[in-house]
Amino acid sequence: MSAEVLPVTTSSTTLRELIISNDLTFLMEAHDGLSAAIASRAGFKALWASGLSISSALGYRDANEASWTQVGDVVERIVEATNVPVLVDGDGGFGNFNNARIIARKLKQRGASGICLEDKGFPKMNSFVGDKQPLADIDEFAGRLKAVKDTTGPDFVLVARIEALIAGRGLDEALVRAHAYARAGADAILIHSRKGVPDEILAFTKEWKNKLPVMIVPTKYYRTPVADYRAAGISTVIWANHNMRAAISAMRQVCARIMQEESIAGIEDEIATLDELFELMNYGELLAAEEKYLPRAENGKG
Ligand code: SPV
Ligand code: MG
Repeated sequence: MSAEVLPVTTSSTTLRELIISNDLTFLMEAHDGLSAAIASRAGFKALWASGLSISSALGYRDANEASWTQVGDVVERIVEATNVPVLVDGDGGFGNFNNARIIARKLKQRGASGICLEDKGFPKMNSFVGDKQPLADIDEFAGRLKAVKDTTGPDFVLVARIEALIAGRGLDEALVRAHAYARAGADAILIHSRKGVPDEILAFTKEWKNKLPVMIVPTKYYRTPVADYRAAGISTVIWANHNMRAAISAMRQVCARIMQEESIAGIEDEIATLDELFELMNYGELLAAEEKYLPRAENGKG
């Protein structure tokens, strides 16, 4: 593993500007302050606070087992660990319009730049698990979107996520839903698919004609080159769970090695150094602050 420490990425570009810009935008998954710091230093201009990854890091399943306040606490750590905008995966909003607007308001207060709501009920199930993916009624979900928009105002980005293709309901239903959610005040549409090729996503973008910017999550159709998304006029690609999955591989490997070797000597050169960690978490700032604020006797210089 590389010991290189990357510079901090700061961004004054808002999430809205990124989503409406003509450039393809990439959102990298973060599930805690550390993964957020790493992603923003790698150069990502915005982050995806993934429900799947946050749940997994907390030891929960992505089925609304983690409470909305637990997710909010993690989001606060993600926001504070970075200088780039954060789009939060708000699942279905944890209930009806009222739950959704309360959560959106709290996320905004905690520094998030937007929320993505999916048209499923509570509790939801991860889109790739099982074959039962009941969809929310269109009007009821539109009410959730309207309530969020009315509560959070124009700056906070509201993404409406359509699960019609995940539920096997087809392109026509996906388009009907997209139009309804646009009328309800969504700023962008996230169209999700569980297929290994992007055919149904590209069929959607062809018909939708960018009435609102389109976001995608190519977790299953990962082989598709991003040039295809640029050609289709897609606004934003979300790499939705790859920090969390990378952490699983790395931790598994290191646990197996230490178990087997009964020693940490063999893996020392393969894992991040403590200095790297201290730099990522900006311990230098704390040492400088001690110089400035602690009485001399207490900072060891008395
Ligand atoms: C997430 O990252 O939590 C998502 C994407 O919502 S997915 O896992 O594909 O549903
Ligand atoms: Mg999710």
